Amino acid sequence: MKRVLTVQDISCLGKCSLTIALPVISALGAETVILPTAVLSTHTMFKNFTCKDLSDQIAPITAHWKSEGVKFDAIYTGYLGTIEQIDMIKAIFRDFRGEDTVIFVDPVMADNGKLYPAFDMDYVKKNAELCAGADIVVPNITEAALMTGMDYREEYGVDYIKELLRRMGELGARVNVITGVSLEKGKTGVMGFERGSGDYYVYQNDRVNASYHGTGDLFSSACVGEIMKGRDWRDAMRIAADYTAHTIEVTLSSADKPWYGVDFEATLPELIEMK
Ligand code: PXL
Repeated sequence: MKRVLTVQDISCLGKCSLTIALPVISALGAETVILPTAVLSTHTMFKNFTCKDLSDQIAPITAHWKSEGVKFDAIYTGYLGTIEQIDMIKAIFRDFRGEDTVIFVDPVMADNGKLYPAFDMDYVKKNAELCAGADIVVPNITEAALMTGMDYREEYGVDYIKELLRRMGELGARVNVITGVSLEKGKTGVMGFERGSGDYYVYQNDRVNASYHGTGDLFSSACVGEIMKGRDWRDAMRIAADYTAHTIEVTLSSADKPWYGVDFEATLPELIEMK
């Protein structure tokens, strides 16, 4: 069985980060090992959330794993807290990377042209370093613009996204994918670039007019799970994009929809069957 390590916070209530990655990757058939970087009472869209940083646990936990000779088929990082944590994670990449390990980085730090409140430009630089050491990176447009020093645009064409991807490629990852890319009215999806071959890949599905917390984590977790099933990154992105859009639709049509996250629990059986 494939073994995935996912490193991100655990928001006890809120359906994001580890509370999505663990069930989704497990449901897709891989053993999911977690390294919680912080424990929050809820995600940061709630008011008055509590947060306990767990940075001091990273070294002892990973030292124990090292003594057990553990290796991972994939290491997937999502929302992290601090620059120091990113340095620790770079060490994890070095220590637990086998020849075929897929390092998947979702540099969660910004959206809609703005950094999330906890972060600054030093954090952006550090995330660019983390991306440089990855095989696959999946920033949104804001994150890619911040890491490459390009302007963030709300209105754009395919050439702007290609330039963002090319510059992301210069940071160093083999596969660069930008999420939340809308190349036609009423559509949204992803555009990817493989550095070695120079190939671009575009996938667009119908835009669902709602934005929910945790959908980026749902997309990334589904991608990682599909890649562990042996799928090519393009197929993994397509399935993950369809699954995320479908889950938003199902959530919108549910009578008791939660405002803080999507009902991925209802759609997981479909994800398992998607091809
Ligand atoms: O979904 C990304 C995410 C994960 N974890 C926490 C967050 C967010 C997004 O804001 O606040 C704590």
